[in-house]
Amino acid sequence: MSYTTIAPISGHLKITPLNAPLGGVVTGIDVSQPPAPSIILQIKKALCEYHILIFKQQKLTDEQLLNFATYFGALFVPPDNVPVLESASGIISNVVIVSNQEGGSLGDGEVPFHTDHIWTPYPSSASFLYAEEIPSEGGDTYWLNLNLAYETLEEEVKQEIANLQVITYNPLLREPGKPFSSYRSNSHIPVTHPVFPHPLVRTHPESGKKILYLNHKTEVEIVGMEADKGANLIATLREHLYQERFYYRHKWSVGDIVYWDNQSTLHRREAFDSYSRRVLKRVSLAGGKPF
Ligand SMILES: O=C(O)CCC(=O)C(=O)O
Ligand SMILES: [Fe+2]
Repeated sequence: MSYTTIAPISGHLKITPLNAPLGGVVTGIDVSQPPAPSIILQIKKALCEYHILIFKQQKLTDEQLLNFATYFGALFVPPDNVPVLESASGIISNVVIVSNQEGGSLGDGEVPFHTDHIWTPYPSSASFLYAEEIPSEGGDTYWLNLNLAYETLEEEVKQEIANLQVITYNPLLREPGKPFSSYRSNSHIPVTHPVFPHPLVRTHPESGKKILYLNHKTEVEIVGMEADKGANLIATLREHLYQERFYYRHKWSVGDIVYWDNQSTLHRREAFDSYSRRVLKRVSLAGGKPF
């Protein structure tokens, strides 16, 4: 039996910060090849600092995307009884097709600011999204810096929210026909599926930075707080969150990979013309219990 060894690529990696509240562009790397250990460590460090990293002009098979992603962690696998976006097709694939074409998820509509899998017990730590086909207009993706959103809160708000726990209800388990709600006020009705409260202010497991851990629209409930008070507080925090000074808007090119920290950012996708094709591939990494 013979083995071929592929020498890791050590090249000249360069990370250039974006002129934005988060993000860095990584050049000098061909992601389809195994990177040298020093490169992997540089990328990990940079993600911690910039929250999202953009790799340009890459060309990858699904297998190469998975290979690259898993240098940074194990794959995210949701519990059997907690559906996530990709469960809808009935097949949980490690490479999720985010597309308006057959077999894809999320269609062509707007996707409001969210962090993936927040309603699961161990939300994913990070994701990679690779652009294969992109419309000429629309479908930009925005990433928002949740550490900055936290740091810019008034001191008294920081104190008020310091120890609160929030349940984010699974949007995939909504009762059919139930009107959209951004706050659950009918807490006297028992919930029939498992829920997983997380700290409203979480601590980043590597950098130690504080994060305002809250989706923009998904139905939530603050544990142990009276409904009106909770709804008002969440509405105020959401108004604060959604500010241009906190986010970066990414205009996709074919071959881009965006690697984002799913613990410290939200992302939002613009709608696009249903007649154009948009095909991206996503790989998500496992995360720990938020603290
Ligand atoms: O379509 C996009 O740009 C982002 C979709 C999304 O939210 C995701 O893949 O998690
Ligand atoms: Fe997402």
